[in-house]
Amino acid sequence: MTEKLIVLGSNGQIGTELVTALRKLYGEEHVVACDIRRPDYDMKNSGPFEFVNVLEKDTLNHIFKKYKPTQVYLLAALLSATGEQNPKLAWDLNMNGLLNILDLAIAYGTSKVYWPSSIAAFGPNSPKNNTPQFCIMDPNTVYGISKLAGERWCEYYFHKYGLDVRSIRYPGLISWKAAPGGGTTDYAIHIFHDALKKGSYTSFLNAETELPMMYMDDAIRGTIELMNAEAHKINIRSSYNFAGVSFTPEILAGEIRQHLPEFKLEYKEHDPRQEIADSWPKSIDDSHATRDWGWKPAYDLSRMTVDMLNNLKS
Ligand code: AKB
Repeated sequence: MTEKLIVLGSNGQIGTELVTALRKLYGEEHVVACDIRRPDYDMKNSGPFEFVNVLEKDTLNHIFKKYKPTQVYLLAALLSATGEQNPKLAWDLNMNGLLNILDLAIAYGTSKVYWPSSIAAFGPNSPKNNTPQFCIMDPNTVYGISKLAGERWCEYYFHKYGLDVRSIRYPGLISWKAAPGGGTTDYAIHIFHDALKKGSYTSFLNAETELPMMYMDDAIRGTIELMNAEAHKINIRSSYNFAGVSFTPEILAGEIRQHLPEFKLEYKEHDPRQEIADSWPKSIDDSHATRDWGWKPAYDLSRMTVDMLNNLKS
């Protein structure tokens, strides 16, 4: 059967790179990019694009009817920091967007659905180091609450309706192609831009804030590997822990100084994102992903830093 893929939220930080990777794999015309915003020139000219708001059921219905997707990737969401500025909108978009897609996937016989969760689904009482797949989860941001609830819905649709829905708990994702979308981990992208442009950066997280992070190339590869794994290997239908590399702003600055020795890092006095970061894990145990579908990251801190600096320079 010919695959037809729909990516909702295609213009964001993940979507931009996922659409490119999926188009290489499945053919440009088989991957439909969808977003509420106009796409950039490259994405528009490399395959089909549709304006879609995941809260508009009629538009979604029309898109499912038109393309009859075999796979759907739902990336449209409000992240942790922007979610706190507009909690009701974050809940509506993150929750009802997901439920709309799960229902349509069943109605139109979509074979597989991908939906990302996040380390934000953990909370202040979750173990901080090597956070296990199964533990106390008491998120205290609306984004985290929507991710934890979304995980439960995904598992529910799998058991109740047999929907093949797969998910990963993304850590902070570091990339250079598209801007990050209002998260707590965004400092780890801004720091590279400012290091090259200004030679200095003021971090909104403090020096010792260790968080799980991952280079986008690993995240895209892992997402596609999960989606292409045989269904019987996917033992977790809520969302998989997924780890790359953990570091603090100070450690990242030290790595950047290997290439830009004059780089200066300063710290903001107070920022609301600090509290969010303090409620999240420092590092993640992703042994279930390794065991079930062979997950292994390829980028450590030094390889990621070299790649970020080289790409941003050019
Ligand atoms: C955020 O910071 O909100 C996101 C995430 C970890 O899910 N990058």
